[in-house]
Amino acid sequence: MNKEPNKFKRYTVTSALPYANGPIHIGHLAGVYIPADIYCRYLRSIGEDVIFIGGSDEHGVPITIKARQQGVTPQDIVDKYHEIIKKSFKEFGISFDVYSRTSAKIHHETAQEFFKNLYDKGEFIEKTSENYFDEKENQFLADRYITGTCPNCDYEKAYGDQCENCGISLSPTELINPKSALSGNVPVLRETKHWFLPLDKYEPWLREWIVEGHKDDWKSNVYGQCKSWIDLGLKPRAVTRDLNWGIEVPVKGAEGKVLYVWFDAPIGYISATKELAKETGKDWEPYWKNEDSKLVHFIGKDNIVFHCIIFPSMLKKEGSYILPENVPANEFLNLENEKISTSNNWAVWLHEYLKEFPGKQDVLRYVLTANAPETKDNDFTWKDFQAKNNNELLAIFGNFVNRTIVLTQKYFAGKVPELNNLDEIDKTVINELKTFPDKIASSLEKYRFREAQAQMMNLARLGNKYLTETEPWKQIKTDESRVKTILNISLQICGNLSILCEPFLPFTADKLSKMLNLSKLKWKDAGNENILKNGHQLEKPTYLFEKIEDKAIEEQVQKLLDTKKENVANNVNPAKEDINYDDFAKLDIRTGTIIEAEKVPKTKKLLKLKIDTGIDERTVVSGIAEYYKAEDIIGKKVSILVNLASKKLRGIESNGMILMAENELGELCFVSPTQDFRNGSEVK
Ligand code: B3M
Ligand code: ZN
Repeated sequence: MNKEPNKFKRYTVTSALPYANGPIHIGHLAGVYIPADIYCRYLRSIGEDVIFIGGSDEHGVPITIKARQQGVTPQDIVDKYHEIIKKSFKEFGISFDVYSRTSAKIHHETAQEFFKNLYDKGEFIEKTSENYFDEKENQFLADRYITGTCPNCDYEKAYGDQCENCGISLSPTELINPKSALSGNVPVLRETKHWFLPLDKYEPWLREWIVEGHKDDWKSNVYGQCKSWIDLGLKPRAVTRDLNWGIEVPVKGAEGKVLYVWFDAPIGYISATKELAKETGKDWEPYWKNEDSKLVHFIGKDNIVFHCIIFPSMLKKEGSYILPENVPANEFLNLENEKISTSNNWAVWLHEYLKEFPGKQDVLRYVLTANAPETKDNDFTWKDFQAKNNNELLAIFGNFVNRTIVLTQKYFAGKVPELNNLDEIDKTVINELKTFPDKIASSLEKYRFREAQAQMMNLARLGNKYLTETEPWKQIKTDESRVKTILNISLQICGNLSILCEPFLPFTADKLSKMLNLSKLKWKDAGNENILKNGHQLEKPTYLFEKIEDKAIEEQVQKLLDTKKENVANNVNPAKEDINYDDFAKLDIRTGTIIEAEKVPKTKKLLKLKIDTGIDERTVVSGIAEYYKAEDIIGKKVSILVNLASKKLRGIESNGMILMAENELGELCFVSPTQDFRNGSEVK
């Protein structure tokens, strides 16, 4: 291969540690684990020394919340999900060298040592500030444990760190009417001491290292996010918390405090390396401390700041560690055009997929790579899943391999026939074949996994087209020697595919190598037309892929529709805060009748109504035109709030408001008297 000599001797590849508070879905796979796995499998195939690190993130507030909800301990939660997650990864062929967990003893020790080291060097700022405290539960409240009204949009269930209604990020003291989610009580502010990493002080070197240093080699989504964080100005960040779940802060005066989960979790990559080294008898340090090691973090876009700014700052200040060479973060994957949501069960869960599509791990791997959200958010749909299986994997890859091996079995008893005189088309195909390993490698080395996979598929396409054009099944009647050449070349393409598809489709690669009776070959063995020697005996062909029928897809779509229905049914807004009767009595609500109705021109939603309120006849502008036609509602009995201050809407004075009920889909319905009742009757 015509490449610059590699300046790296070994690779340390990490993938984000998933929180062990729920199972894994396709968004996780597509964003982080499949690309990381493809990369590592490729590196192993080219003979590099690589360690692929994974593990569960078992600290943090979401885990304590889940435990509370279920009435169990946080340890119960992480024990359960660590196993489920680990199993799913294994079944999808995610080839971790180690899958560790942050509740492991070695991790607690490593993280504490790291903290202590920075502490002893005087890197932290100690600051006392006021945080919310729940007097009934006798504990400080994590941001997520405080709810209140959003100062931005008035949503009443905003969290201390974020309003999920308008998306604004908040700090707990900004909430109006804060409440403890533990006891429901009003929390009080109490002084507490924490340790902060002074990120503001690191700005100059962060600028030099990222803004200047990685302008060209980091993905633009990653670089752009880092740059704007730095440009906005970094602030000191607390790395300790008042919480009773996590790693104890190993210094005096920090009793009852734990390390912030985002301080300990990335150190988990180091602890996992130590764990691996223990198993293999190797030394962990070169993977983290030698300049000739390449550290790469695979993550989703919501983790960029932690992996590009905070963790590197920690490593840098500790002093003996290398920094990440690249952080190829992906954007998000949507499901059927909607954001994947764990709480709404809007996801394809790996453990369910495995039950419903047994043996089809490679199909999902293929589809998720083909649609990988590498540069922008992307969408997974079941229809597309079916199409990619049936029209690409099956119709091109599977069909080509199957035709080649079946014909070889039929004409030559499954022995590789010899290569005879080459026609022009043979030479062209062989020459093209030789270009694939480098082409695919070059995309992989740039973290362009979709492109790399598409190239690999083009090799299968090349083979399929070659067979279709040379028609050995017709030639066999007249020119056996020609058929030998054609099948030899086709088999060489199959052999190449078995090597080059391995990073993407490891299960398929395995099956294909078995059919070809090949031992495990490496990347360097690809790119030539002599992988299979004359007379080499093949095994019986089996199918690499199967057709996915409409019925299977309809079932998945139906499952999502059912989820949606359930969500709508469950999603009734909670009751608002209590009011006094006096508050209610201020509302003057009457029964009335619509006597005229017309659409307000140039608006989508507005109808101009004339209402007989029993008191008077008055005009009300109402936003119901999407649900009711003017001509259909004349004569309709309604309830109307008559003492609402009048307001001009589109130049029309509106006096009062018709009462409507609104469901979760935003559909409206009149709240009317159910019998013919005198207009002007009071609603109380
Ligand atoms: N557990 C967050 C996440 O899953 C976090 C990643 C940790 S990586 C050190 O988004
Ligand atoms: Zn809000």
